[in-house]
Amino acid sequence: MITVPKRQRVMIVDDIPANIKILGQAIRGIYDVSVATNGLQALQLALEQPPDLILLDILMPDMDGYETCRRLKSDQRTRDIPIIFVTSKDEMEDETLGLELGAVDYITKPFHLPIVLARVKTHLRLKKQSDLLETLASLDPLTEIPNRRQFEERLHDEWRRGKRSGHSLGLIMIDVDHFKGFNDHYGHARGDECLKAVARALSTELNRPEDLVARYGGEEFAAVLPSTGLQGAVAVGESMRRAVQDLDIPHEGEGTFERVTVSVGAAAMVPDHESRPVDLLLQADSCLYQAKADGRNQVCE
Ligand code: GH3
Ligand code: MG
Ligand code: MG
Ligand code: MG
Repeated sequence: MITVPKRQRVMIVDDIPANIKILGQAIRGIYDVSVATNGLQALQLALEQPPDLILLDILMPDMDGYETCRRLKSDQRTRDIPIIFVTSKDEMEDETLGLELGAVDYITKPFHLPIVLARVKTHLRLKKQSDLLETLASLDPLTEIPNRRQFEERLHDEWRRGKRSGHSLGLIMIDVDHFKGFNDHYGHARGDECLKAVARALSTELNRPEDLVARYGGEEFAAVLPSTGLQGAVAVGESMRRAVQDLDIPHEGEGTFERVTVSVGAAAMVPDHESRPVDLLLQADSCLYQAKADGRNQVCE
């Protein structure tokens, strides 16, 4: 069952320690708290220990809260963290600007602590719901690894990144051999268990955090490997092929290797303006087709 774990975290950003203390004491019992005393520190901490909500002062030396908010909202990694301004700037224009910059709420100092807490709770509840939706929308419910939607998003992101960096992008397609026969012989429930085990085995073979393997559909999986050339993609494909074989799941059907195996197609491209991600997918897919035609349980490039 997919769940959203972890205790939620609130980051308090204020240049005056007394303000941090009051807010921190009230929040700490219920949520994890991190603190920053200036904008730059807040930006850095938001990456290192991503909070679920930021309480952001506006008047601070060097970088003010507005600019801090702008930067948080323009970075894809921090964009979705809700921000509540907590500030002594109480003009209508100040609040308008804060909300226009993307803050979810605006509280003026001196604040009434119970109101701050109530608003914090509301926004953290909403954040939890949106995190859960995000998780459900990007994971495959059976195997609990990324689904095709997340795979395609990542492929397009990495394609753009590869175009800028000039680094090769690797892609592998993996298909379970004779899986129709497995279902026919052992039943659909065992088939589902088998897919879960295969998904786990494939995931274990990825060593870098930027690599991603997903259930592409049915008994097909796909992996995107940034900064990886053909040789590297073949090597990962081979280790995945072996990992599935080593699961030693019996498969007595006709033409099988007496256990569950996969065929793998590996491809790599340096993304450019002439080609598209789908070209890389097609290339890997035709290699997979070749691996099937050549007898299965092998990697083709
Ligand atoms: P090949 O070696 O050529 O890939 O043969 P295959 O039998 O694996 O290929 P085919 O495309 O004919 O069959 C795929 C099978 O995968 C058919 C389908 O019932 C099964 N399948 C797809 N999704 C699931 C699933 O979620 N659970 C189970 N149990 N079976 C699934
Ligand atoms: Mg201040
Ligand atoms: Mg298939
Ligand atoms: Mg198959």
